[in-house]
Amino acid sequence: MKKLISGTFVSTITMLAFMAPAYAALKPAADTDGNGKISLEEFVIFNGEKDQLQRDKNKDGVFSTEEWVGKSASDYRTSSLSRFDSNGDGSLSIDEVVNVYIWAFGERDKNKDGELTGGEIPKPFKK
Ligand SMILES: [Ca+2]
Ligand SMILES: [Ca+2]
Ligand SMILES: [Ca+2]
Repeated sequence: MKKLISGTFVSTITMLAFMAPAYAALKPAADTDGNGKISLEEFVIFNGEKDQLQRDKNKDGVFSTEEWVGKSASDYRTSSLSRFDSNGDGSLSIDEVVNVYIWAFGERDKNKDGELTGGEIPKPFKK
């Protein structure tokens, strides 16, 4: 039986595994280990890099109210600022913003299995 499993067969199976929709649907920069799920670590790093690039205009590593909330003024942004600005200076430092991501991850992880899968995964993480 073992003789029937050729190298071609094995490589076809490997290829199919990589082509599965769940794997293909996520950005490699977001799902860094390529397992089709978003771990807390992947969530924090991807959001941190994205927000720093897009929002930290003066590149000082801190998000001012204007940088964090911006013109969108979404509930997520305004409530996260008031909730996680622990020293009350009106801006979010790196430490403070990491707490925002940890909280947001918990909110998104509906089945509380410690990973984001399927509909739990936010749009920017998808291709
Ligand atoms: Ca992953
Ligand atoms: Ca602060
Ligand atoms: Ca989950």
